[in-house]
Amino acid sequence: MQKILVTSALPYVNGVPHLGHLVGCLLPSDVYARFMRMMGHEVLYICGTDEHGTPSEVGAAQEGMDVYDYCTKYFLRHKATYEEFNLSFSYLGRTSSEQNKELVYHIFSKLDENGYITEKSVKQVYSIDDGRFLPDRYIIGTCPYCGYDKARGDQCEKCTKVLDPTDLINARSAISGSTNLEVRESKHLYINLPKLEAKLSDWVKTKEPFWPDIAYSIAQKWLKEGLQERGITRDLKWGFPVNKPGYEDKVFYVWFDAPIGYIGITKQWSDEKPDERDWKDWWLDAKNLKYVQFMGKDNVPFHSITFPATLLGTEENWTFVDYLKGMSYLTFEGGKFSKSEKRGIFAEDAVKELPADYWRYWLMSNAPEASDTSFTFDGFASAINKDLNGVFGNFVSRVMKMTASKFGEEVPEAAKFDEIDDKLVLDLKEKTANYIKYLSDLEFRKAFSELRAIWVDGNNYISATEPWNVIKESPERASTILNICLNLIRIYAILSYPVMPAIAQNILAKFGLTVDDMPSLNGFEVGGQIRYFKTGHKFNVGDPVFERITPEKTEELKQKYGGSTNEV
Ligand code: B3M
Ligand code: ZN
Repeated sequence: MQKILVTSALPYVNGVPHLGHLVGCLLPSDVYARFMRMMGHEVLYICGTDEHGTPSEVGAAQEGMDVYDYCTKYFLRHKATYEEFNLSFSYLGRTSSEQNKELVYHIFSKLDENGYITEKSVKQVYSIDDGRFLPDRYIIGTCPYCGYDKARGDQCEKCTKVLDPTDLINARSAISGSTNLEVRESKHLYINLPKLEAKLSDWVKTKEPFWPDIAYSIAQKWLKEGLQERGITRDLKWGFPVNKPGYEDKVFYVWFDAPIGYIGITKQWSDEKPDERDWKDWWLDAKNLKYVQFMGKDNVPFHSITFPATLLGTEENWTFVDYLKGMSYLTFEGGKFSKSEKRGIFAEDAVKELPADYWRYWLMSNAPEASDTSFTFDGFASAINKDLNGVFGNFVSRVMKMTASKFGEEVPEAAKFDEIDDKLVLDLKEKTANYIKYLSDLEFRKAFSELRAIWVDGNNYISATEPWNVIKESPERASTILNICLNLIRIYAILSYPVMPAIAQNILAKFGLTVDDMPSLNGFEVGGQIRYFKTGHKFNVGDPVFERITPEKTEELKQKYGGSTNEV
C-alpha cells in the first residue's frame, strides 16, 4: 500500500465547467483516484476552485456583488455540479482560503530569504476607459508568433506560447474593447527562474521515463528556450496582499497562489479533523508517496516549470509531482467550446439531459490523450447506444431475464466448466490484467477499449453457448452457463466502477451488494471471482440499466446546445 496524492487542476471559479473541463482534469483524476482506491492504496484526492485574479473582480462587478461572495456563489455551483458527476474528492477547497494564504506567505518568504525574488519596475497597460490596469488575460490582440487574433496577454491559446501583454499586436481591452490604453510604470516582484534553471532541469530529467510525451516535451521546450523571470505580483484588489514592505497594496498573481492551492486545500482538509489528518504527511518530507497531477495541456508549463521551481526555491522538502497527465483539447462539433457563442454543453446541463455515467463513459473512452478529440452528439449517441446499451446493458438484461424465467430470480448452480468456459475465463484474465495495467499507466482510451472488449466477450459467450436451446437437452449445462453469466455481470460492474460508479452500484444492488462488497483490484483473481455467487443467491431483474438515446433526443440536444451544423 502506498500513499497516492491525486490533484485535478483547479477550475477558475467564474464561469461554469463544461465538458472540456470534465475531460481535461476532473474526470481522469476521479477515475484514477477511484481505481487507486480499488487497488488498496491510501488516496488523497484534492480539487477546488481557483478564485483570484481579474475575472473574479470583473464578474463580481458585473453582478454587483462583493468579490468574496461572488466566489462563494460560484464555488457552490461548481460543488453541486461535481456532486452530480460523482467526483470523489477527498476535499474540494478554495484558493482564497486562510490556509492557502498562510502557505503562500510561507513559500514567498522562503523564496525571498533564499534570494530568488527580484524587484523590477515595469511598464503596464492601463485602460483609461475602464479606469484600471489591465492584467494579462484582459488584454487581447494578435499573437506575434502564430498570428492568432484573439491571443490573451498571458498566453496564446493557439500555440501555447506564454506572452507578455505588451507583446500583442493591436492590443485592446477585453472588458470594453477599448484601444484607449496607455502604459504606466509600477514596481513588481519576480521569481528568478533563470537562477533556478539548473536545479529545475536536473529535476525534469529524472521524469523522462515517467511523464507522458506531451508533458515532458512541453517542459523540455520551455527549458530549451531558456527561462525568464516571471512576475508574481499584480495591481489588483482581489487576492492575497503581498507580505513584503512596500508591496502591501499589490496582490500575488493568481498563478502564483493557485498551485500552492493544492497544499492549501489539503490543509483545509486536515484542519477539519486535526486529530486524524495532517497535511504535512502529504506535502512535507512525505514518505512512500506518489503524486499524480491532471490538467489540460495549456496548464502544463505552470505545473512542470513554474510550480516546481517555486517549491525548489524554498529549499524545503516539498512533494513534487511524479506523474503529470496533460490532456489535449476536446472540440465541440468540430469547433471550439464557446460561452459567448453559446456553443458547447455545460456540465450542469449535461446531467439534466442524461445520466452522468453516460458522459463519464464517453468522455473517458474518447479522452483527448495523444491528440484532440471532437465531441459530436451523433458520435456520443451512437457510442452510448452501441457500447453501453447494446453490449453491456443488453448482456445484463438478457442474462437476468432469461435466468429469472427459467430458474427464478436466483443464481442457479454451476457444474463442471467446459472447454469454452475455461477459454472465457482465460480471456477474461488476460483482458482484466491489461485493463488494470492501462489504468495504472493512465492510458484511459486503451483501458476503456479493453473494458468494452470484456463486455463483448460476454455477449459472444452467451451467443455461442445458447443456454436457451441447451436447456431443452441439459438443464444442468444451461444452469452452469447462466451461473457464469451472472458472475460476469458482477465482475463487469466492479471493473466499470472507476468510470461508471452509479451504474456499477445499480447493478451490484440488483444482487443485494454494495461497493463495500467489491474485492480489491490488487490481485483480482478472475478464477475465484467467476465462482463468487453461492447457488441460490437472490437477484432482482428490475429496470434496464441503460436507455437508448433516440434520434429525436439527439436532434433536440443538437438544437439546444448549438451543435447543429447550420448554426456553426
Ligand atoms: N485555473 C486554469 C484552468 O482552469 C487554472 C488552473 C489552476 S491549477 C492550479 O484551466
Ligand atoms: Zn500564438
